[in-house]
Amino acid sequence: MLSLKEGFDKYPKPKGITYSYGTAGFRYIGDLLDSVAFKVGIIASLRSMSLGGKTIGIVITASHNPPEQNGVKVIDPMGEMLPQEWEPFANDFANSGTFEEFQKYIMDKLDQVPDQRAKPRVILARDTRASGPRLLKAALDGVAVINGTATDFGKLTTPQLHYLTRCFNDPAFGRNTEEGYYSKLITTARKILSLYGFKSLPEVTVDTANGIGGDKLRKLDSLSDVLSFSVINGKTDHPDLLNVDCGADYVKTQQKLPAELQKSSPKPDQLYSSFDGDADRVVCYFVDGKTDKFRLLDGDRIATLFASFLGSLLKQLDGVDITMGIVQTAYANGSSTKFIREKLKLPVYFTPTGVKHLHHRAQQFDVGIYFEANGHGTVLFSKKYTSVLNGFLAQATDQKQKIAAQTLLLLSDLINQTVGDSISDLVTALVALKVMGKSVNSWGADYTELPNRLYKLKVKDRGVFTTTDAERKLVSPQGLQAEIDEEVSRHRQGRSFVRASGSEDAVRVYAEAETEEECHRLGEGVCKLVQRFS
Ligand code: 16G
Ligand code: ZN
Repeated sequence: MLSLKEGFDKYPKPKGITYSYGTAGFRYIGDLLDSVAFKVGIIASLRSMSLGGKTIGIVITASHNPPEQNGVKVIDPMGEMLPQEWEPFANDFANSGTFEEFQKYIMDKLDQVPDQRAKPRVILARDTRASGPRLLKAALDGVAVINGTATDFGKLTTPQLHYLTRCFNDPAFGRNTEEGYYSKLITTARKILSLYGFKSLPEVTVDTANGIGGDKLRKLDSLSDVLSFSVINGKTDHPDLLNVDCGADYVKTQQKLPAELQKSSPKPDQLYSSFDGDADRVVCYFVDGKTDKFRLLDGDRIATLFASFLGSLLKQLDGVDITMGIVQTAYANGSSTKFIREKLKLPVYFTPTGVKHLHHRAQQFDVGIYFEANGHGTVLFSKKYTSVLNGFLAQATDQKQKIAAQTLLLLSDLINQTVGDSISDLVTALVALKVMGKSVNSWGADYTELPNRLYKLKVKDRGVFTTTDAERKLVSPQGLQAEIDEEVSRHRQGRSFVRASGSEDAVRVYAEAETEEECHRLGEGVCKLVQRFS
């Protein structure tokens, strides 16, 4: 067994790098993350001890980023993100360069542990990246120096590890095995479909970004009689191809089909889907048979589909008191917000970018639907939701209302409430379309997106760009927001905002307007204003 000192010496911190625990954990070039992975093993163990030995997860992935990158993220007992109060400690600890400093951080945390006998428990998984096995070993060593128990679950999608972490701490959530994950999904999908006399869902072709999602989807397909998938870009054993010209991020940012599908003429009016490298983001799309045009169904569309589906089921139940809210970020297309407010008559709320913000806001409703336009999102259901619906069901006599209430209850099992999950989100979208008898074309016709553009600008110091109002307004540099407002007012349905990126050293400019041309002019105009700071 390694001592603290031996562990510290085995994983020296590279000089000149400052690591930072962002919304997605620590991210860096995989070859420079060994010391971080080792220390995250320790952080997770200390977190586990501070909670009396609850199981904590560690996932090793860099999501949609290029193959040479990697990342390490901690998952809290209920499948949630590491709480914000732990981030400063995680940062200081990851950047500690001397053994004395390193040891002091550990001792200080240990002093705060309420039960010193609590034994740390950690479960781990990784995506397909080449640096994964090495970083896993480092994280295992980190758990070992704190005398913890670690269980390696091999390669999993990020949401699968969130699911498992939750199951270890809350057995009612599901069985704590990978098979348990599939079986919960399959059983629930089958139950919902059978309420409407359906046996199965149509087969869907999914681009899994040559990531871990490919393997898992093939496994799900082989285990299930109700779900059927055909995988493209599924070269899970070629980590060098991960996210290259494919995947949810490529499709969303390039607004086009993954390269492989561009070559092999996709079937018109048929639903396709893309996951990102760790399968926590999903987008759908189709090629319109009439116009031959690519039509993207992004995170905003999935949110509106879920809101119409859940909303229409809830509307059938007279007198149930259940609150529902949709949470978006400034990147949500204005037409989607308008559709939810005016057509679905549901409230929309905004938070800053980053899953933890949306998740937190969505927890304030009985049904909280949150999605980022990039495809990350899920639905959260309150305890009250389950008890109210069970109460309703116990008294209901009307067959249609019974089915609606049963469907609503089952949906809270179908959707992975711990985190956005490509697999469960996609299955939920397929169920919604099937039950509502809605075609992809009709989904695409719910609203027409306003033309929009996203720019990335290098500036001297992105730190001077501070925002308020869920990142929709700049507080500083002083006077800049007034100039942006002036530019926006000159374009029909214009909207634009500027924010510092949280994941790159850059500033992002978003512009949207009634026509392509106006959107272009607005975007260029705002970029010019920002470029004075470069
Ligand atoms: C992170 C966030 C993602 C967000 C993106 C924005 C999580 C797990 N991931 O990847 O939700 O959309 O950052 O990046 O929260 P940006 O700040 O560089 O625009
Ligand atoms: Zn991801």
